[in-house]
Amino acid sequence: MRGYRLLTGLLILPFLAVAADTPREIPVVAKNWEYQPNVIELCSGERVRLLIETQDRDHGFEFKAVGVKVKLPKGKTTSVEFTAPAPGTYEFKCAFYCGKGHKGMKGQVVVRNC
Ligand SMILES: [Cu+2]
Repeated sequence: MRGYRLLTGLLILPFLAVAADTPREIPVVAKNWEYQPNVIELCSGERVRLLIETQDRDHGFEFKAVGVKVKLPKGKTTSVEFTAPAPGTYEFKCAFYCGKGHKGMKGQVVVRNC
């Protein structure tokens, strides 16, 4: 019985490790000229995968705190993965000119210890 328990534990452990490493997926919509949501709250050190959907035209997503800068092609969902940085409030913005509201197309990442 004891050996059985040990074996079960050994079999389950790798799955727990994988689960802890799986990024939290957060859907985001980018459109003229805003992000929804435009405030993204994260826990410092957590793995995150933003799934950013763009319908109206090409946009971009730049989050300098983690070195991310990507194009968001129209009609697609772009996956952006990173580890949440140290606690603080950071800006993200559109990095590719997309029309008259481009300069105001930005949002915040608020990172906490949790
Ligand atoms: Cu833009």
